[in-house]
Amino acid sequence: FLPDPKTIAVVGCPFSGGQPRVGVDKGPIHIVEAGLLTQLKELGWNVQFDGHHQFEEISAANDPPIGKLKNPRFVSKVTKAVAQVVGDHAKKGKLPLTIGGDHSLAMGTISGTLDTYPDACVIWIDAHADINTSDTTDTGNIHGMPVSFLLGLGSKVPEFSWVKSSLRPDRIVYIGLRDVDAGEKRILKENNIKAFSMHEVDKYGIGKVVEMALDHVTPNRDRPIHLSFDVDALDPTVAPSTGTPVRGGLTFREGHYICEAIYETGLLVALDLMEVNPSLEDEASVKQTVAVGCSLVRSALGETLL
Ligand code: EXY
Ligand code: MN
Ligand code: MN
Ligand code: MN
Repeated sequence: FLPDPKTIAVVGCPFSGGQPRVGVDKGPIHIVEAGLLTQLKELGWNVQFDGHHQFEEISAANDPPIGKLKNPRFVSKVTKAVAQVVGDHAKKGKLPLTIGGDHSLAMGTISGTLDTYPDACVIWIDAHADINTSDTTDTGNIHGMPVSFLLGLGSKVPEFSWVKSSLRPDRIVYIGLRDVDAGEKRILKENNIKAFSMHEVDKYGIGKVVEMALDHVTPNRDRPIHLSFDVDALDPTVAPSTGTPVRGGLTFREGHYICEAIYETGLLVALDLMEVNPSLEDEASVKQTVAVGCSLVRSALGETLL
């Protein structure tokens, strides 16, 4: 799908409005400072980076909840801007790499992908399903809801009417789930959404799980893939510095294998790396989490072991 020479457009999104913990907005700054752009150039990519996006002009003040949704106007404005940027890059034949920031940003990134590639599929790597609707959410944190907006589920919230809600339930697949709310389990079942929890990873092994996941969303290996990777999919011993860690997660190799296998399909058109929070845990943990984030991205963009 991407013309030569292959170009990555890095979209740094220092944004934390979809959840309550400070610091996740510093994720992209740390990841770029760790040398990711140079590493990607070494893999043979053209790398375009226009600086981290500045969302200050989008006011976070005076943003009371709409229903249960917290910071709804702020999240909507930021993710809408991200959708525009990601869509523009994709339409120019570049691969947008969005570095978060919290996972509400995926409402924007995937809207941008779907606007460019209407038949794209989504592979969502996460401990969580992020599929609460405006009705089912217990927390009101929008980072727990982006998938429901993209699928057009739940009561409509006019503030988010711009979101591309054309994603079909059979065009998304999850890997890594282990903390799914009761309402989310119901939504997954009712909509027949394919999900490989850690139980299936244990049962079949990661190689088989990735093959089954790809068979589900792109049986003929011909659809553009948007990979949305929440670093909390990894076990907290591997990626400790994240806002909602859940034990029993993917190993270092399982996480990287997913990225390598998706790169090998040649179908990847957009990539998100989300929820690295450099304000959580000690200095060594932050360094480790940032380094793991960089290496996941390298694996998804062609780094091989041999
Ligand atoms: N299901 C919980 C909620 O809706 O608040 C937790 C969501 C955590 C989401 C993290 C980013 O993946
Ligand atoms: Mn997530
Ligand atoms: Mn998560
Ligand atoms: Mn929960």
